[in-house]
Amino acid sequence: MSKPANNSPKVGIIMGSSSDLSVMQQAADMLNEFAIDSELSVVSAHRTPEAMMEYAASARGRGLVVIIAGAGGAAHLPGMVASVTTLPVIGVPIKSSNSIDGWDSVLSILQMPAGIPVATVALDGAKNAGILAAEIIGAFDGEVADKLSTYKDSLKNKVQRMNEKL
Ligand code: RP5
Repeated sequence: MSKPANNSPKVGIIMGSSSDLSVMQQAADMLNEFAIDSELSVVSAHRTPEAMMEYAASARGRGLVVIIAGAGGAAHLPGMVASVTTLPVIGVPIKSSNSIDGWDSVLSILQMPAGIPVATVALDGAKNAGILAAEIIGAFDGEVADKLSTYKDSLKNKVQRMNEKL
């Protein structure tokens, strides 16, 4: 599966299976909120290793600046992709049907050996992966940084409303 890209996607969102989509879509939705173009594809480390290598090797040349990679079980996708690109890779551990409570995925993505980092978010934490990708882009893009500020203000306001209701 590969969803047609927007005009010039800045963030590549990949997942090991379409069964990961309900989680990974949350990253795309978050990026949409910040008006950052992304593309969604299924790329599997163990089922389509050549396609994975091609995706990672061509990512920078195609204009991507961050890759978000999600997978469940013994999740090799984020680390393998990180090993063949200089782009920052954000890993999303997924509590999939083949998972031992998500721990297998968390540890496979989090515990990358020194030299090949993967910025790992919480189990099923694709929303945070989207925000983190926006923050990486926002470090160099004032408009995105402003949108992130507005988003963080909205979180503050939410807590204020909670207190008003107490
Ligand atoms: C992983 O195995 C995928 O990322 C998914 O989380 C899990 C199950 O895949 P399916 O059997 O649903 O295709 O490779």
